Amino acid sequence: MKTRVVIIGAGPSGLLLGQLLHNAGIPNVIIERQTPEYVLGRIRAGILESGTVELLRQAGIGERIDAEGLVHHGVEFLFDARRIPVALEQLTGGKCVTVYGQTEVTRDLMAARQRCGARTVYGAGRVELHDTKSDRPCVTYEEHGERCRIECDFIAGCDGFHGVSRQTIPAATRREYERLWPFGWLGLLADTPPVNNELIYAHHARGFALCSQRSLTRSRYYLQVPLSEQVDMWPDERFWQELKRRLPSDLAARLVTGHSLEKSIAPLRSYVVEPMQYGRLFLVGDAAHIVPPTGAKGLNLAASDVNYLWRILCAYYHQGRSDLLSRYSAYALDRVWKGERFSAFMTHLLHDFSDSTPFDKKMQEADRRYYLGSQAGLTTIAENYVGLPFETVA
Ligand code: FAS
Ligand code: PHB
Repeated sequence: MKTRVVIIGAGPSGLLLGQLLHNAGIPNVIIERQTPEYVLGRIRAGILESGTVELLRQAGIGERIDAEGLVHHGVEFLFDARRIPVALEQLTGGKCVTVYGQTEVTRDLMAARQRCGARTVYGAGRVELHDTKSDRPCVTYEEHGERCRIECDFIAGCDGFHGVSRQTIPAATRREYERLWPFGWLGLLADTPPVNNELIYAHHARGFALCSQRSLTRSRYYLQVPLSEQVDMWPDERFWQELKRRLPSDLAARLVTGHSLEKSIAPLRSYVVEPMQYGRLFLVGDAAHIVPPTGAKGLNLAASDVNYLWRILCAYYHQGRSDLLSRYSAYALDRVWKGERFSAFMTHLLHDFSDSTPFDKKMQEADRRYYLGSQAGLTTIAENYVGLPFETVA
């Protein structure tokens, strides 16, 4: 079999890239190792930057987002029992974020791909990438026990942090940057009305808490927990009691609790690999970088990479611009590192660090008072939260 682009992974990165390329008349095949149900069962991100929403509209799936997504014009921070609104729209000249779960983004992209008839191989085994430094790379995989091969012009590694693509780049060529954070996030999803109309990022001496949402009837909450915690140590009742202890009494009083639809602990990691390309292999999304979810950047940085790769491949096929191919990594990494910076900044600002010295704690307290108490501080938080502009590919 032959195609123009083989995409490894049918998560949000792979599906979004596949749809944009298909719409641009560039044939592509997606190879996914899990089933569609498994991919949809992963509960992850919930906040879309304005640039991400625009890209999803370009992919042709803006209708449900525009109908069901919740546009948020602000976000709240809470520390020392003070609630600080951050007026995103006012501080950024009109930009907002949209609450629309990653699961729904993935569902919409899957439906769009099914409608257009582009090929996705689910349940693929032993996926291997070959000859990525040549001008005819190929991918082999197993389907129903049969070994298959697809020749292509380019391979997009959209296979997440534990995928095969990044490992295809020789270790001597890869430069890896990593920070493991000394705590995790215990997340709970419930069919209960959100405790507040805006998201609340709360610093508390007992640990960070985040009040988020998926709709007006479905809430998403997170608690900072030690890495030693296991999810079965947290029955729903214990979760709700701890969340109430990290919120002011008026919010705790109006918190509607309920049965958890999903509950899991995610470790927090910052990670980037450079370069994000190797010959005709391009790494996209979590295959190349991971952020702590404090800045709501993971899914949005994946969309950022897709934006650049899509535009570069369109310029190659439609205008013969082969010069742009070698610039993908530089375009993508500039915005990735700014997303890493903001995610680390937010994590430092709001979490309790057990190994902090008294001086560290004073620095953290001063940071919160400065960034959340000055126009300059609020503006920098707002412009990073709604998403920095994309660089023009030219
Ligand atoms: P994904 O990991 O989503 O998708 C990769 C796909 O490749 C998967 O379907 C996988 O099955 C497939 N694959 C892997 N290896 C393969 C192989 N060898 N062959 C074929 N296919 C293969 N981001 C936020 O912004 N906010 C959040 O709150 C948030 N919470 C998160 C919680 C958790 C537990 C995790 C793990 C991540 C979270 N993220 C969050 C980040 C997350 O949303 C990612 O940024 C997003 O899923 C990135 O999408 P992809 O790059 O498509 O990677
Ligand atoms: C979520 O709703 O899952 C969410 C929102 C904001 C974050 C992280 C996760 O910073």
